[in-house]
Amino acid sequence: MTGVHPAWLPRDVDDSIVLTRDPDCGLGEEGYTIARAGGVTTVVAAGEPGLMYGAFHALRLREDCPAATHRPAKARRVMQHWDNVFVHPVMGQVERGYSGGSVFWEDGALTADLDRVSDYARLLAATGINLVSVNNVNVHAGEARLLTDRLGEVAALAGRFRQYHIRVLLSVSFASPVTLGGLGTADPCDPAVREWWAAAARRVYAVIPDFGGFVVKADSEGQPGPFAYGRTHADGANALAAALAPFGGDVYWRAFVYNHRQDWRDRSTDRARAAFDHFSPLDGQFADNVILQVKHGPIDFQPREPVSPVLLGMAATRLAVEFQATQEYTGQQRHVCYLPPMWSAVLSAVADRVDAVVTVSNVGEDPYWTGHPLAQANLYAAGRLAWDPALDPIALLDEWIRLTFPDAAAGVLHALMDSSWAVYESYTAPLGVGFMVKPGHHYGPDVDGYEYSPWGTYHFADRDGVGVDRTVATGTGFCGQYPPPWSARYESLETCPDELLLFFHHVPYSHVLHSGTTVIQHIYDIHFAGAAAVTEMRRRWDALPPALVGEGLHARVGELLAEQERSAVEWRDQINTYFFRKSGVPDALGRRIH
Ligand code: GCW
Repeated sequence: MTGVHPAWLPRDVDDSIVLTRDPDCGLGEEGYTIARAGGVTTVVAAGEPGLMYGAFHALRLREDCPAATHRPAKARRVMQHWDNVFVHPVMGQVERGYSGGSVFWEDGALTADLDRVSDYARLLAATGINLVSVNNVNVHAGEARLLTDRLGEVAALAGRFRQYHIRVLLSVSFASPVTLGGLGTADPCDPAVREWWAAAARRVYAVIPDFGGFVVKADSEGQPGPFAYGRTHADGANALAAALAPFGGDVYWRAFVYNHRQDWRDRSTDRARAAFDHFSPLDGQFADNVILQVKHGPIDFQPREPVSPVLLGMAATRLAVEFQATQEYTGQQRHVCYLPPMWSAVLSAVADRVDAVVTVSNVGEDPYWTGHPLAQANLYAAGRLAWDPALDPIALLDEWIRLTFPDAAAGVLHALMDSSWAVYESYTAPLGVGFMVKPGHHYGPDVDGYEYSPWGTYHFADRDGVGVDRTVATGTGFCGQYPPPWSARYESLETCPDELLLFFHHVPYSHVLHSGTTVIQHIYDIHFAGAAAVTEMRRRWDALPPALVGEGLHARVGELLAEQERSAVEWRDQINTYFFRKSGVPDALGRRIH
């Protein structure tokens, strides 16, 4: 490394890495070439971001390799936080946060530890992330003020992120012109409202010239939105987009819009349909700097969902896919659950259609960053997949393991993690049915917890069968929201994949799966197998010499695996007992069902 020493330069870079700037190399701001020979790695890039990504890549390399060119597949690689500034009475400092408090906010104030923000920025930059939102999409009254009189705190965070070429996003409240501006309306077509947003954007760019834009959750779970004024979501998004456009900012407008006050007796309303029903009629109406941000599945980050039809259908709209690294429905960072195989399957269908990959962060003030030390792998791979959605998720796991642990521990870590998502799925809700969690906090089993609730997440189990009929022929018609070949594949019992059977169909317990076993027997088998797999994970971890991975980390993971085993047994027994009682069908293998 010659002469310069920018903030992003990894601490352990030495003369074995040569960074060279070539403005004419034609790789854009973020691309680079990298080659390694005789123990020296050479990085060439046009811009400082490219040199930075190349330097991080150099640290990942062990072997000599011929020159190769790397450019990000997506220009927008986003990490979003659900961090509150003020501790929320129900949701705490971080909504659905399982890693302690926020890295940004503490009890109503900006963190006093901005150096940790810099550390976090370096961590994210090393994975390839280049945009970060610093507050919850549920924007409460105090948090709304980050856009106005508390803007200086956002600027302070932006200053730390800028050192690592990461731009900051802010979640804003659609009602801001009223609640902050004192106007009588937030109608997006009202000229005074539009001018209010334009002035707000001008103030932001005056202090954060590289500001990335706004994230908006509107008309969703109680957040204000354009419906109150008889306007569409295109009207709403475009008003904010017009304010940001002169400065090059984007609006990340969330498609997570559904009726959360549904009557469970109403069988005609299907929450899975909601996003497509709301947004597909607006295809082509959004401004160029609006990115419609779509959860990867049609419901809500369940352990197994089909890809959202919005991501397959809105060809004239810029789209982002949203993943959830924070493990709200996948073990809450108490269970090992390596999620990239799920994300990668989604990306294989939608990567070409999206302009941005967004992940909800799993990071907090925890010393291991992510509560469960092994949940760091989800964070790492989220950034790497945003950079290159075609990367193999299991190769990424091995990359993370190699960078984090000594080689002697790699085999055990791989065995614990590579199929941990499938293991989690197997002892929780079966065959894609979802939402058998305890209401509110969403940890642990409660089969009927949401069955008679207003949230629209039902499984319809009775004495004869289980699952949601979403076919066009006899059900809610959700299958018809998919283009071919998906629509036909999901509509037909013959072609619907087993793992999504109960998402799309209501079937009798005697229905025979493609695997050859009945639904009821599969439920028993998979839950016994899932809990047993966790016992085996725990045994393997306990056999690992603590000194190899560090005593503290070994102890933390060991405690969490004990909890995972307890929880898996609880899931197994409640699910199996529930379905045994409903169906009256005994386990063919005569195992103990309570
Ligand atoms: O799954 C739900 C969560 C909410 C979250 C919401 C969303 C931030 O339970 O906590 O709110 O999704 O994605 O907006």
